[in-house]
Amino acid sequence: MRHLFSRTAASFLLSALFGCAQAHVVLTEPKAIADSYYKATLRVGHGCNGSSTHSLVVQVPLGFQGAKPQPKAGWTIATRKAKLTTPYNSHGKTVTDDVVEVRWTAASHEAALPDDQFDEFAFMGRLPDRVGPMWIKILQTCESGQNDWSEIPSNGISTRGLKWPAALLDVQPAPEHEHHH
Ligand SMILES: [Cu+2]
Repeated sequence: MRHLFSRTAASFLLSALFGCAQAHVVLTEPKAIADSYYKATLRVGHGCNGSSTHSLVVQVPLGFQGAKPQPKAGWTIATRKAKLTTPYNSHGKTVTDDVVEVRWTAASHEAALPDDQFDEFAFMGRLPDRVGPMWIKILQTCESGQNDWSEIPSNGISTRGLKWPAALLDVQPAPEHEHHH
């Protein structure tokens, strides 16, 4: 696990140094603790083949509870809810419908995100107590063209070789409690 992480860190560093090909749409905080509140910040590193980004549609992964988007100046937000197959409890109430999709749309041509700039789009919610990878699929639409960030590796969590990987969130167990005797 430690080995895997250092490889991920190394490839992240390489992409930070060498720009686009690896820039993609990624989480600024790709690790989180199970059964905790988490702010997912998606960093959009480029547009579509030079064209400005004017909308981002994010599929909230299964098990991510109560997704709530962060407003963004110049962009409108829409969310879509759906019936849950496994309802959960929140603040003493049973939740049967939850946000499954968040959409940001540039309110004007001026608000669109140029290809040579980056920006961040965030939503928060509660993570399930299940440990493991969560993949966030994102459809990036530009003034001309689209990038469909929805590829998931057939096994493991390495996105090497994928052209359009979904964003990866690695959900980890809570640290062991320390015992004092
Ligand atoms: Cu890229």
